Amino acid sequence: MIERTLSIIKPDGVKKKIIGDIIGRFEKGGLKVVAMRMVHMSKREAEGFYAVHKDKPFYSSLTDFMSSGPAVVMILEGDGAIAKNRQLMGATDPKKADAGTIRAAYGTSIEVNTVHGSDAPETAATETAYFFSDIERFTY
Ligand code: IDP
Ligand code: MG
Repeated sequence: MIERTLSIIKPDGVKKKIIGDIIGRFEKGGLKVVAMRMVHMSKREAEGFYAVHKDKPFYSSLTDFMSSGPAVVMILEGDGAIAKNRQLMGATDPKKADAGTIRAAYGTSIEVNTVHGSDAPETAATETAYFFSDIERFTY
């Protein structure tokens, strides 16, 4: 089934200058970029994005990190895009991520782990709408 999912290249990925490599992995993996923008989230915007984690001990540190510099937000589209993106990303903790995944290659820690990907159809819908309106999403 053709799905759409939200991807973020987090501030550590932008600083490492691996935007091109990460997007290349998505494109080679069968995911199409149908919306894309660079954004430097405010603390409040990062808190809104990660509201589901507001009771976790790492919420404050995570939202500091996510608002620490520019990030790249994208909508990826493709067959089974949600799971495919998660597969290309690897496990949350880079130490546990499969070899060949983005987080295994570039992640620094369980928090500073280079990429975000929606985890289900419902979160994909709310997360893509958090950053993009309908006219910012393209067909090609
Ligand atoms: P996910 O990004 O693989 O879906 P989530 O559990 O949804 O992982 O957590 C969201 C983000 O919060 C992670 O990508 C990571 O940046 C951060 N995070 C998750 N667990 C921890 C932790 O135990 N300590 C610090 N940061 C964490
Ligand atoms: Mg998650």
